[in-house]
Amino acid sequence: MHEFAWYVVFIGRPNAGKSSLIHRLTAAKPVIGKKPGSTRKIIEYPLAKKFRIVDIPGWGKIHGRPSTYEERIKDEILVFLEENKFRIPACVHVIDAKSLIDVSERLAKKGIIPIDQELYQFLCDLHFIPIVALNKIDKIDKSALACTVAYFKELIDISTLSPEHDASIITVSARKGDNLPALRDLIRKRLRAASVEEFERYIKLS
Ligand SMILES: Nc1nc2c(ncn2[C@@H]2O[C@H](COP(=O)(O)OP(=O)(O)OP(=O)(O)O)[C@@H](O)[C@H]2O)c(=O)[nH]1
Ligand SMILES: [Mg+2]
Repeated sequence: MHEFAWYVVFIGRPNAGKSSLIHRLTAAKPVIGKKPGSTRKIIEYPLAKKFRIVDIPGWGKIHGRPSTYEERIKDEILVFLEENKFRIPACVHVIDAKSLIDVSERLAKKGIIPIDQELYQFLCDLHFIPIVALNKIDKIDKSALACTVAYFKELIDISTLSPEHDASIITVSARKGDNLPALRDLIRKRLRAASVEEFERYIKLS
């Protein structure tokens, strides 16, 4: 039988930088790839006896892979989160800040809900207050970043949500290290809130 452990999970669209952030913030060293779809299954990395970091495959379409692949991965993620939500004090939703607006607009024009909006809503439905890491900010300038943050807040209808949702949105660069201490602190705060502060020290800049 699986021994009980607490999980911190990283979730988001393919290629958003989930595995890269895990690399930066923990002792786990998951596979990072240039192409979307590098992480192919849910992988739990033990950081301590009762504490694991979980790298989740990209949520959404991957060019060159059949839609059955996308559906199977989504089903796996849904089951995993539903079964384990009570042991997940922190859920980090990673977003590629460089492509958020373009990708979302493209889908919205086709009448499809943007993936990051759908995913955030799904996490809220499971009663998470997601920590949102808008990643890859080294690839965009300040004004584009401000637009992207505002765009995301509008996507999730932030004015209808509690202030903690707003306070849990952060802009980072896994590549350059920008704002990673702040992301580390947000995750640690969630561990404290769940009274598992003994694991805080495993979330650290490596
Ligand atoms: N410029 C830039 N590139 C980044 C950043 N974070 C990640 N990348 C790059 O983005 C690509 C995807 O990174 P991964 O960490 O594998 O992304 P992922 O979300 O785990 O991707 P999947 O497992 O395919 O869903 C790699 O080429 C990374 O080097 C960042 O902050 N800035
Ligand atoms: Mg990955």
